[in-house]
This record gives sequence, structure tokens and C-alpha cells, in this order.
Amino acid sequence: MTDVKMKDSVAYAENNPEDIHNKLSSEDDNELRHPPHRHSKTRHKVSMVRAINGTSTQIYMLSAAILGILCAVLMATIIGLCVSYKGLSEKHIFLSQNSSQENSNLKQLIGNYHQLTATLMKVQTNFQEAVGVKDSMQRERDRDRLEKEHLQRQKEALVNEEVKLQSRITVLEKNCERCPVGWELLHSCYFFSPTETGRKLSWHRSREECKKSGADLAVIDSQEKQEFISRILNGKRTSRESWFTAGYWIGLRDVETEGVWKWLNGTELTEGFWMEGEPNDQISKEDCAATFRKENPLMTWNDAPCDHTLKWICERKLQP
Ligand code: MMA
Ligand code: CA
Repeated sequence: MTDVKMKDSVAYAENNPEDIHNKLSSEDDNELRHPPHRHSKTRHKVSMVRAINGTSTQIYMLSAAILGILCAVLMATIIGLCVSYKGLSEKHIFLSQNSSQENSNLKQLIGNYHQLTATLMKVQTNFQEAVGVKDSMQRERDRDRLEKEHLQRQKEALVNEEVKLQSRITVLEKNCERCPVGWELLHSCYFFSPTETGRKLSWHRSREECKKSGADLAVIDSQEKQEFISRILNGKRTSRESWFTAGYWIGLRDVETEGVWKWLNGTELTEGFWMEGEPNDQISKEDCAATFRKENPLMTWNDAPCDHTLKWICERKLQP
């Protein structure tokens, strides 16, 4: 190989080591086949070219290796990403399916909630109605209880009344027909001058009337008789006149000694049933006693002038 050729080859080798390598190899082969008579400088150049050629190969190999590694890393990364993407996408599908399921569940729950709210309102309304019914029943029960108590008291009163009437029936049966018609019986027969006629007499005239019937003015010498007569008087119809003109003469006077009251049978008064403040012998003219309709059955007597006109009560002893 000439110098010029060598120079060209070196210059070319700097640009294309592979080509240089091929050329040099073919030159080497030529040289081996035709050993040249070369200058030492030329040999030095050849060894340099060979050294450069070896370094390039190493760089080339290193680059290829790095490139290979990078390709492998890239592939691994791509595969990893693919796997990861697949996983994520499955997850996404799963989640979106779940989410739509949950949405429908949520809608159902909201629907249930509204339904429950409406039911609750209904239950509340029913409850309030029930409370109202309960209250009214309670009031009704209280009313019934009061009514029952009232009826119970009435019943007790009626039972008492029945007992009294029964005993009265017994007395009446025992003394049946022992008093004239229109006379009342209590150990004796009693006659009350009739209210309807309005007929009134003085004490003396009243006594005469009683005597016409074989009786005398009434002697009220026990509480039993007093209560008996008061009960009969209170059972009579009320008239519009003043109380003191609506009295009934009885057989009691203090004509002999003022303030000493004696019954017609001559016995002195021991137990009296005077009104409050009586007897007061008004203007020293009141010597005859009469009984009146009064609320308190044990305070019904008043002393009045004997010539006053009043009604009267006669008493006739039972025949033994
Ligand atoms: C008053 C009172 C009586 C009396 C009568 C007489 C209305 O009562 O003083 O004690 O007997 O009058 O009418
Ligand atoms: Ca009087």
C-alpha cells in the first residue's frame, strides 16, 4: 500500500471504523500473501489503526449492551404499565359497577326513607288520635265513676227509706183501721186541719173542733211525736202566706202561770221544741202554743195570742 493510500485509509477510518477494519483486513491479507518491504513508520500506523479499531468495537459492544439493557428496561416498564393498566381498568370497571349498584341502592334507601317517614307520620297521627280517644274515654270513665257514686248514694238513701217505710208498713199493718180515714197513726191517731179549705180558728174553737171527733188538741210530749208531726207538716204543700200565719195549734198553754207551760192532760212541759227566741210572750198576750213548718224539725214552736186564727192538730187515743 502506498503512503497516499494509507493516508486516505486512515482518514476514512476516522469516519468509518468498520470499513477501515475491512479494508485493513484485506490489506493485511495482501501483506501476508505478499509480504511488503515496508517502512517501520507504516507498521506503527497499522498498529495504531488496529488499536483504534479494537476500542471502537468495545464502544460499539458497550453501546449495544447499554441499548439492550435500556430496551429490556423499557420492555419491562411497558409490560409493568400494561399489567398495572389492566389491573386499574378492571378495578375501574368493578368500581363503576359497584358505584352504579350503590347508586341504585342509595335510591332505594331514599325511597324507603320517604316511605318510612310517611309511615311514621301516619303512626304519629294514629297515636295522637288514640291519645285523644283514650282521654275522652278517661273523661267518660270519670263521669261514669261520679255517676256511679251518685247512684250508689241514692241507692243507699233509698235502701234507708225502704227500711223506714217497711217499719211504717209494719206499724200500719199492726194498727190497720185503728184510725179514722184521713187520720195519721203514731201510738195515737192525729188529724191535721185541711190546708185546702183555708179554714182557720182560734185556739179554743180549734179545740172544740177536735172534741167533735172524740179527740183533743195534740200533746207532743216526745221527740218521736215531734219528728212525726214535723215530717207530716213538711210533706204538705207550701202556701204563699207568712210562716207565722201558717201554724197549727197544739194542746199547750201557759194561762195559769206565765212561763209555766202545761199540756192539756195537765202535765207540765219538760221538753220543748221552740223556735229560736221563743216563747217570748209578745206584748204579754201569747199564752197558746202552735207548731209551724220549719226546716229544723226540732225547733218549730211559737207562742201566739190564743185568739189568733190558725189551723190545728187533733189527737185521739187508740182504744185499748
Ligand atoms: C213575731 C214574733 C213571734 C210572735 C209573732 C206574733 C212573726 O213573729 O215576735 O214571737 O209570736 O210575731 O205574730
Ligand atoms: Ca211568740
